Amino acid sequence: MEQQQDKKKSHAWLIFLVLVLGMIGSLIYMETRPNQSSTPPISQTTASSAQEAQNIVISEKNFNYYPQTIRVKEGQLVRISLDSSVGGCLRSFTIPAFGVQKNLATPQDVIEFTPDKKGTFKFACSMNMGTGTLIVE
Ligand SMILES: [Cu+2]
Repeated sequence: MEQQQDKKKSHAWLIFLVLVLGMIGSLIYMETRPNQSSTPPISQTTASSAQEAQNIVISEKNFNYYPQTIRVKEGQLVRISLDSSVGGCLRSFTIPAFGVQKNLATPQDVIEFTPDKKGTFKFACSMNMGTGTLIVE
């Protein structure tokens, strides 16, 4: 009887040990695993509740900007980027009416400005070869 109880006791200890080792093991696994939740996907928009940015991605079609017309809202931050289809001097982007001029070397580069007047304006490459229309409403 006593021997059987001892056997039971040691069995319980073994199960306990396995459980503890398993917990430690999974803790180490979770610690060393790259934390995926801390790195948001690149496509995610970073819009704050205070002021939502108007994100615009422009492509190139027929050696010119596409879309040809961009519509934005007055007084709200505009963020423009050029995707990988845009090449050459078209990557040098200007909106003269808003004093915007920047070479967007990569698709990750952005131009940010807040339109402070309504109307129809021109955007163009710095050499004025590619052009388009910016409508501020
Ligand atoms: Cu050009």
